[in-house]
Amino acid sequence: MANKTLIIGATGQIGTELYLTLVEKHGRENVIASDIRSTDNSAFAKAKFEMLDVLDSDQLLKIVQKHDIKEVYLLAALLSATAEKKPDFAWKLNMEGLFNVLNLAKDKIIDKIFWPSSIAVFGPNTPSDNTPQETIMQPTTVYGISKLAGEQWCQYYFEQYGVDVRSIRYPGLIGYKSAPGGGTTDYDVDIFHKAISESKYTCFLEQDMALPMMYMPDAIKATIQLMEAAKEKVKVRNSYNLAGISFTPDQISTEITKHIPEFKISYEIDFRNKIAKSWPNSIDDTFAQKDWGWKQAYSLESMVTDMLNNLGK
Ligand code: AKB
Repeated sequence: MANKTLIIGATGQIGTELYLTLVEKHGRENVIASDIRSTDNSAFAKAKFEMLDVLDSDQLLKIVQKHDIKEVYLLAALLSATAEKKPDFAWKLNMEGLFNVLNLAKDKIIDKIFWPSSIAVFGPNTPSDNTPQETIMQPTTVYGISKLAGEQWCQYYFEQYGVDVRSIRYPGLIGYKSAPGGGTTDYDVDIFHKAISESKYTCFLEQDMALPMMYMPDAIKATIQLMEAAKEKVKVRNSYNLAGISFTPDQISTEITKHIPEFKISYEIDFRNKIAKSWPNSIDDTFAQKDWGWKQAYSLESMVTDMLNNLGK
């Protein structure tokens, strides 16, 4: 029988797609979706759904016990752009939420945790091309600081208490089933919607701002592959680099133009450009490849074609 799984922050960009995939794999009765508010997204129409504020540790424990949960995917967090506007709350949510879940595993109530980190753990002093797994970090955003601290706490809980917590440093994520919210890389989803509805898009990043991004099917595949890997294969216990696809706004707009020739991009730079500038251009994910056999499927071309096909439907 499959382990019972709880997704916290299930209605967000990653949570929605992860929920659908886990339900397909393990059955609806084994996957509990939770979020701080309810949703009218049809993906959750038949879901076992719990309202949960991850900062409420009593409520979290009740839900975990009620459903006999053994695995938790903790996806509730403030992303980079929102965190700059609400630094106190971002720190509270991103850190206390993590502690509440880590402590459940420390107390042997749950067995396994997935917690997402981000390319935001890197900073302006990090080598920005092909950024290695282990390198200078020094993030300059509230979100990046919280993710780097979180990574270190995951490693600490693994080493001190044997907590089986696994993590990926996600690049910006691109998908058609759910929308991102509050991130710096959100343009990479908005651009498709605007290309289809208006044939134009105004981008808040510079045209040559290269960032690592990843198509959602690859991100979900990596997440589940890491969670299913044998324990001894998971050698990195802070968080794994994943490369994704590196491109600039100019490059993705050229790719979209191949499908929508009238598409035009223009630029109005805002504060998110500075955040993006502090992040790597591209990532080295050799550790993920070697440790648990990671191999990504999508290129810029195949991702753009698939996104437009699905959004156009
Ligand atoms: C953001 O832009 O804040 C996120 C991330 C890269 O972690 N998408």
